Amino acid sequence: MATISGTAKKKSGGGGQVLDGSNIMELVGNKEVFSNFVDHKFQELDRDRDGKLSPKELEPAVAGIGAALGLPAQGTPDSDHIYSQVLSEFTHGTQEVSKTVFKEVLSDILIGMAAGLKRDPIVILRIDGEDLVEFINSPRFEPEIISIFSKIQLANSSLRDYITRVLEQLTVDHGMPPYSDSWVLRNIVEPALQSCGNHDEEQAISQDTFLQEFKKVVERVTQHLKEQPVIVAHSENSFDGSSIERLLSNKFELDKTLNEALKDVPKDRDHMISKKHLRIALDGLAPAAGLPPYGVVDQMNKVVNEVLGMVNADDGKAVAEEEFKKLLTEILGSIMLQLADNPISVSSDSVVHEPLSSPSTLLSPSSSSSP
Ligand SMILES: [Ca+2]
Repeated sequence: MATISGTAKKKSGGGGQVLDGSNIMELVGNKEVFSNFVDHKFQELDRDRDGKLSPKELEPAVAGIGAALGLPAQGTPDSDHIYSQVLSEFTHGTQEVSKTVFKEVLSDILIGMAAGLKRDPIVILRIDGEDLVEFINSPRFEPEIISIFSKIQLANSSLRDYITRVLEQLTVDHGMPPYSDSWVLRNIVEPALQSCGNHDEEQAISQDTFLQEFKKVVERVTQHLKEQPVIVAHSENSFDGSSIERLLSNKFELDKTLNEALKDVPKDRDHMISKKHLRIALDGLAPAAGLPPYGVVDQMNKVVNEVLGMVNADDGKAVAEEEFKKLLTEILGSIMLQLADNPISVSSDSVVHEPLSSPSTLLSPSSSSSP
């Protein structure tokens, strides 16, 4: 069972609003409210007002679902097949989607999303500099910073370079918003770095000098955070294979899931399926097997690629449907064993520039990670 991490719990300034999917379930579970939501959404999407949604008209909804699933924007090879899969959930190969189908599929997707959030809740943190102040005044500050500093090997670098490199490694644990976010970089980090870096580059930088200057920069970061607090969505997912184990041990559920996953896989006239579709079919199984969509988690991609390699998924051979299902089951089993030996945990922190709390915003296309 996933619990909210210690990191998130101890945040003093955050308050840590938790997104555990319960509000999504509330929406889907309330017939009247959900019908209204669907009506509204459908009307918004049905641009030519013919009472049906074309694949083109569905695009914004698909983009919104992708963003809510944490996928990179469309246009990257790793995520595009997931987008087309979401789209085909709606269309099933047709050119128009009725409101009834739209409602059904949307409800399925939202319930899946809620289940994911229940397993791995997202905690919304408000980073306002308080935790960072606490960190720089704590006994752990010096040893931690020195340890990071001493591992950095830079040739001909300025004090500013060193400070940047150490700053990069501070996390929400220390009260630092994600450094890689362009908004954070522009509005918090760069202004704080501005007044440093005028030191003689020829001179070796001593630990004491470094610590002193670093602390000054971080103090300025805390000032900027106080003026412009950053809202961060923090989640920790761990994949240890237990969800796969649950699925594999329930024959009824497994058969149902396999059939479902095979529905959209192209078959030839003799009902043979090319093994190159294993990856797509596996993605169809991912939610039921508690796996992230392919392409989202690097370490997981590695495991999946390795396992697909073991069954020669790329040899282009076509196999009968039953054999294909058997292969998928084997693949799940191998992934499960690998994860049981080496569980993968991923924590992710993304800056929220819009309120995330209502399910209706989950489905509006808001792919921007910077305003
Ligand atoms: Ca239409």
